[in-house]
Amino acid sequence: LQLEAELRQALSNGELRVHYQPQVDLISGDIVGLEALVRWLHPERGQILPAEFIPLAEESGLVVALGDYVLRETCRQIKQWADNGLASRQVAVNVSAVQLSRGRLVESVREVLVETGISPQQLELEITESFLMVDRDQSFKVLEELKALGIRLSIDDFGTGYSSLGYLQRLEVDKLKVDISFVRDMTTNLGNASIVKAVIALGHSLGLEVVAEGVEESGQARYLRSLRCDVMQGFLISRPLPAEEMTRFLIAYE
Ligand code: G
Ligand code: G
Ligand code: NA
Ligand code: MN
Repeated sequence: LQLEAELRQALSNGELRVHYQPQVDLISGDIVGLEALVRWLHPERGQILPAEFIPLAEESGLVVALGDYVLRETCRQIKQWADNGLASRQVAVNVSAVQLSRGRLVESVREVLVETGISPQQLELEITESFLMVDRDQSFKVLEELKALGIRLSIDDFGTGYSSLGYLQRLEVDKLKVDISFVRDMTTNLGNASIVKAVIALGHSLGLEVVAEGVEESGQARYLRSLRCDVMQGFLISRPLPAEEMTRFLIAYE
């Protein structure tokens, strides 16, 4: 309960920061996208990672305000990168199932697109299959409305949920993100390699782009390239960085 009160304060005190991690096309090597990841810069405890406070934010409903903050901050940053003449890239924002079931996400997205003037195609939302567990009909409706606005949709941590695959047809999904747990030891674990191959085949047969998460070694990148995976994300390219550092990284990379 104390952490919850502190998190509520952190939101209004500006202690939440958005970091960005690049996503690289496995063929061209270009940075084609970024993922926005929230961090809590606690005045005493230092940086707290989302795994520690997102579950709490979800239970308390604070994730709606937190998610709104991350969305706005990210869209402002997209606008700033465009104003600074950087190449236009998609930036993905993580969205909690709670935001889909009881937030006002569609209104927020519509507002922030108007406010910043960025193209809806530059904004991607990452959802996990857990949305199917929380008020499925309402979530589908919200996701359909978001797609109608022109934004992109990706399924995060794909393969770790317990859902049937039918929703991939019903929803206009653009990307699948292969979970880090399958990528981590795919070059030595045959079972994980099979899962990664299957996700790539499934994604491609549905016309979706496939992104591998948690790529830390060049051997993994080579292997993913041999499997025709489209995009990689991970420490091999860069850790998630604050906006200013990411700006320098993007300029140096170009
Ligand atoms: O950055 P890190 O690897 O610690 O992120 C851990 C988890 O926190 C990931 O599952 C990620 O999806 C989630 N996460 C990061 N930022 C956000 C955010 O802004 N909103 C939500 N809902 N989840 C986030
Ligand atoms: O669940 P989600 O995919 O949104 O979370 C991504 C998380 O993975 C972030 O917390 C990010 O910091 C972390 N991450 C990103 N790249 C790597 C990596 O190469 N290795 C590891 N171990 N974690 C990573
Ligand atoms: Na994510
Ligand atoms: Mn993930």
